[in-house]
Amino acid sequence: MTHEARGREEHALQNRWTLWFMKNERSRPWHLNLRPVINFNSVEMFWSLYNHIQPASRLVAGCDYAVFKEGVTPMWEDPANVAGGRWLISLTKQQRHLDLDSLWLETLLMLVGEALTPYGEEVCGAVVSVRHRGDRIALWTSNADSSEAVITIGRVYKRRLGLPAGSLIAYQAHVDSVAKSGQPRGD
Ligand code: MGP
Repeated sequence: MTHEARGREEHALQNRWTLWFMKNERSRPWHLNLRPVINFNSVEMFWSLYNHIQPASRLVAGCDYAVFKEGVTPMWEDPANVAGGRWLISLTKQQRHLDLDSLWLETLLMLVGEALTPYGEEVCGAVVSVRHRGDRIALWTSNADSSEAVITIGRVYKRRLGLPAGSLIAYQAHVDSVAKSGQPRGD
């Protein structure tokens, strides 16, 4: 479903975005767990969507939300992601109640508010993963080898979040995640 910015009363975002929902069912191929929920392109649509859905901290463990630029699927194999990686924040179990929702909201505001200029083109989207052993938030970028962009994005991201004690942040190239998952490379 797509909602368009409705004329002058809405404030258009620089990009069009898609909210995805994922429920990890190990019994089927991973990509079948991905569901696009809605596209949005205005500040007003963003807030009505955000206020309408469950906060991440209320999701069942094993579920993810992802917000990606429209046209980019939140998977390693998408052409926009294939050479990319992610800034990954790993939270402690206690942080689900203390920090998860505020860190995810701040991540989304940074994303849709295009706070990563001049490297906004490198940003693909973000994912929040709710897991029993500790939740994660990841900001996906399109080129893991573009070190200046990766480092600047990470620096702005960390400063903006004001990461609470106990959180870990690191950059991981998707090729390494593919290797870790034991899946064959697509090339
Ligand atoms: P996950 O959901 O990122 O981590 O990936 P989780 O559930 O914490 O488990 P762990 O493996 O990190 O311990 C879970 C699994 O989903 C991966 O191991 C892959 O098998 C698969 N998977 C995840 N992603 C993001 C992708 C993807 O982009 N492409 C494909 N093909 N599989 C993926």
